[in-house]
Amino acid sequence: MKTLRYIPIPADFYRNSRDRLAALLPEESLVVIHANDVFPTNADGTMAHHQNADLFYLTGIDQEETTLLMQIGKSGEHKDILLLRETNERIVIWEGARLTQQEASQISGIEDVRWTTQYATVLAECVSRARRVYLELDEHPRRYTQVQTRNDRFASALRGAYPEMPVQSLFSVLAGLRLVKSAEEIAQVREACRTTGQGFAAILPQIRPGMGEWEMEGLLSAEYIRRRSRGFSFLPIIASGADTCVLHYISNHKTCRDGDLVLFDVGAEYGGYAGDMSRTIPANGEYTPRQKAVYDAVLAVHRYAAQIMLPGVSKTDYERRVRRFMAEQLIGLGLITREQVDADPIDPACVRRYYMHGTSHSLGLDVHDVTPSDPVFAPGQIWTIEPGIYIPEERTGVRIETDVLIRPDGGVEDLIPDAPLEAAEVEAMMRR
Ligand SMILES: [Mn+2]
Repeated sequence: MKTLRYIPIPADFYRNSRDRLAALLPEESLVVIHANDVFPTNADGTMAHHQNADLFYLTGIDQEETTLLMQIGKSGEHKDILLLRETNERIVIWEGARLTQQEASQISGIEDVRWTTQYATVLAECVSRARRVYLELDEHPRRYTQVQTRNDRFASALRGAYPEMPVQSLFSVLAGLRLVKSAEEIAQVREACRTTGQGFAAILPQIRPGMGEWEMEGLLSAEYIRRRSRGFSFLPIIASGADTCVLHYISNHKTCRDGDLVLFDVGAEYGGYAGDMSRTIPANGEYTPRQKAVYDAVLAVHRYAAQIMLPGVSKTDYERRVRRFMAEQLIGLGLITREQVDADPIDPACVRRYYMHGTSHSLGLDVHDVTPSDPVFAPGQIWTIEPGIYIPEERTGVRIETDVLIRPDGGVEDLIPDAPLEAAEVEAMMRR
């Protein structure tokens, strides 16, 4: 496809996604999903377009101003219409090619593709035939934004124009579908993870004291883009020294010093899917004994978490068990006491002083991929495993994060085998 840097998933996958969604919805429903807005910056500038993940999941169309309409009939039948921004000579000259109707049809498997100039007419027609409308309503438990999305605006417009029409949320339905990855999606995440790990391994030997965190970011960005990624899958965290304890440090503005740890929490995107990896390395190529002790404690927790991430286990139970195991490691490091843990044995709160975030999140089109509330592990799911220990008083933070696929036999497969995990492996790679 002329506009794509990546190899797209075949249209059958998107046909399948729409079939599976339709099968879960009552007849005479209408589904409407819009592309994300292109956000303005200043003057005539805009931010890069980031596609709406649900729209991409159902169509594979990575272009602004796209709308999907699905009219659900009896027993899972559905009629789909894709509205596409009209391309013309002027747009081709200034912005480059946009998808033709035929190309959009090839990517999505939707036969009925029209230009957005027909938006109002097509929508009115579809709504008049529907008994209820399913939309992407803002239900994400951790989303906080002042900005109204295109889907939010549409929801209020629809409620204004058709006050009697029941409006339902797609969130839990699509979150349930997106939680389990198909073979095609696993291949895309695998590629994102391969790029994430190989790019990191490539820059490791170049890192030394005095190097700017931004220089490491630059090197990594080049490695990712060279491998057909469009760039980082989220704002990269490259934190040295005391900032290894700042969970969402993204300014990457300091130079690292001899004796510092450098914490990388980075990922490459590929074809819309995200990689997400953390590694913590010694700037000078050798961990101090204390740094290594903390590192090994985090790695032990990581290994334990990978062992208990089994089909049938709920995410909540898993997190609680990981925290209990973490408590033992923190006692070993002299950070908390046995008495503190025994006072609160089920889920010792003292752990949170040094380990304040969750161990795992689902990964896919979104870095923190959507899930139903309290998901249960099952084959075909992709999760991060990312324990960490943060000791501000020692300017020491360590996080180790891999992405894993839960296999049909119940074990997990590390999707980032190219990035070193053991402290000795990190040191050996940095010596190269
Ligand atoms: Mn993560």
